[in-house]
Amino acid sequence: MTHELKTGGDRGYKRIATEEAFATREQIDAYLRMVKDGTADKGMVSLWGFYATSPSERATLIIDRLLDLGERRLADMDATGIDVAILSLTSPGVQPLLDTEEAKAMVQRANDYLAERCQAHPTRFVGMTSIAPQDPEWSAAEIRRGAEMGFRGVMVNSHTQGHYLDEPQFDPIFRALADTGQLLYIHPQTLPDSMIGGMVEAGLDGAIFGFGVETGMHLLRLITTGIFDRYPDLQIAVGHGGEAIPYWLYRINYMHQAGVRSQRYERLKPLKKDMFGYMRENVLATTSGLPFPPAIKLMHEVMGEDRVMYAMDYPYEYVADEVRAHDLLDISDAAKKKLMQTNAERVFKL
Ligand code: 1DF
Ligand code: MN
Repeated sequence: MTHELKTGGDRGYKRIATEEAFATREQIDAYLRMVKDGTADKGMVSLWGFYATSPSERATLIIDRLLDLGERRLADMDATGIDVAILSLTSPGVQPLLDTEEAKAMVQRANDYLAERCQAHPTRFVGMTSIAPQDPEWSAAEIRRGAEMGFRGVMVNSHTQGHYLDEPQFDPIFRALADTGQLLYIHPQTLPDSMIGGMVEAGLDGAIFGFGVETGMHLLRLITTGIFDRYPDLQIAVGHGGEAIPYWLYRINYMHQAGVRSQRYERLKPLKKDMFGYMRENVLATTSGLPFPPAIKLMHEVMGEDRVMYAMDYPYEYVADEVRAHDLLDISDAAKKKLMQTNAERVFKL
């Protein structure tokens, strides 16, 4: 251990963690019901079939911590020097629920509960609105309601039953984001049946690899179909080092331009900016799951110091030494303060 972790800014910055999960009991019960009655897809069986039933220490500790938005979580934040947690309903939210009315009622109750908890601890907790993209118009209204309740940002757990946000029926969600000036956070979820085959047979469908591949694809689908040309002020955050997009960006950009020029795909149309432009002006990446200096430095080089934010990914990754790894990064003090504190203050409007 190199140093003690304290809240309050003793190292010149506060730590704002931006991808911190909670759950409601009824949400986990709904997942369990779907796994048992056979309506869960392969991905839900793999992901929540594990967390909701496994007697392992990892699963039981995570469930207990997910369900706490009070003293236990605050004690864990204190113990790791986290000043502020930006909280969101854990993945995949209500997006896999087949009954849209049930999904909307459940996510509304989760938003109300989160709003109450944030009001109880206004200096420690900030909430993001969760939605049920199954009903885009309702979700747009919920985004506006969330903003009125004090939430800062909207969480979507990647695909909704195989559908992606670039599909035109989801436009009301982007209109509501634009009208309320809020950021969209696209978090991974378990893979749709169309992608999971070769991943799950090898044990690679989860956070180890499949999550990042699918979420990176989601972001690229939005960029390449012109979301930021239609909504130039829109900001989208993704976790896990930008879901590998910064690492691949040269190749993605080169091949995107080659594909557009040759008119290979109907959907790949010329865009106003190149891929670097969108990644540097419209996208934010967080360090959830990647407290890894080479990855953080790469993001700084590719996206800029204003575009990378700290995340712990509590409770899935609750590791004090990962906080220390951020504190000890070999970057300037100014860059570190942006990473740990001020970028989040800017984009979440804290
Ligand atoms: C896992 C990881 C699960 C993350 C998550 O939500 C999650 C995991 C169910 O390790 O199974 O949010 N994560 O963001 O890395
Ligand atoms: Mn996460």
